[in-house]
Amino acid sequence: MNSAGKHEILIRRHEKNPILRPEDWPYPINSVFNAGATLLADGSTLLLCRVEERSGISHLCAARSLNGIDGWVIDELPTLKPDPLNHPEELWGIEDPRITYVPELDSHVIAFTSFSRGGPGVSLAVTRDFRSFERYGVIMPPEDKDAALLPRRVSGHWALIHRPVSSWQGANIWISYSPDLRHWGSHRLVMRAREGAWWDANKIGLSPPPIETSKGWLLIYHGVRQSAAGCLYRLGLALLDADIPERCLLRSDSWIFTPEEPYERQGDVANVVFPCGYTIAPDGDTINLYYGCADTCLGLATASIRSLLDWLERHGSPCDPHQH
Ligand code: BMA
Repeated sequence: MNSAGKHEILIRRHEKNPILRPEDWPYPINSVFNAGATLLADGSTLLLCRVEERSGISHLCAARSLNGIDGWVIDELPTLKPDPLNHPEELWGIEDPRITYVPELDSHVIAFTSFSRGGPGVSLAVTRDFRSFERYGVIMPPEDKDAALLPRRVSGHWALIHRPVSSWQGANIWISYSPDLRHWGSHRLVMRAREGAWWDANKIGLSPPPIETSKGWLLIYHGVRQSAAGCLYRLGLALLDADIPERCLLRSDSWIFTPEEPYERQGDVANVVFPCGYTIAPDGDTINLYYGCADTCLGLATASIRSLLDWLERHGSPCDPHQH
């Protein structure tokens, strides 16, 4: 709280929100939301949007903009479509991409949800240009989602944050390691959903890919509050050790971003703010957070990495070492 008794505003909505809506699309769709984001070599912004067709099935579609705010040039046709013949795990669509640029591979690695009779799982695809993609197929079997790759190896291995669900344990954040992006092991629980009345009780998940900072990996994660009125998706912060990312150092007790605006409060799924991507401005500190609003349209909000870390250090709690 500041002296006026108001909460600090850490994440600020852009005045042009929502920045992309279904009616902006060059072909008929139901909704556009939950976009992965990256900066291209020329400094322009690419969003890989989840587009839900009027069938209910989702595909991914690229939108490009010079300033990351407006003037979006949207692919005329779906950019990455489900391919159930070769990838049966994509039968009911592909959703919620998280993009990680990996300097070692000079490629973008996209972790997305593939949805089929088995439930939602995590799939991987690699691209250099967002026109052709190499699919790696399912890397985490259902039920699992909310995954992103870290941009560099940790102790020689690739690391993936993800959110498996079990009837025993609930929906918690895990990390797994791989020598080749195809074979995954050394699975570790990173953060558990809290219990009871907490904003992040029972179900949490990674939102955009982790942000590498001098203090460690900064995680923006979502917590889902279930009530008689339905679900409420909010965002909080956590910090993971730079060299041992399964070690959670700090975690926010309160949420920092919650649905407030009409386009976040009302839509196909009410009361959802759901970022899957960010870009970092040339100052190295401002993040542009792209987030799905009520599973209907896309919003943009900005934050300062330094302020997020500073707030977490003042308001976070050490992660409970006995939580496992
Ligand atoms: C989550 C994900 C998101 C979606 C959210 C709210 O489980 O499936 O794609 O935005 O639910 O419906």
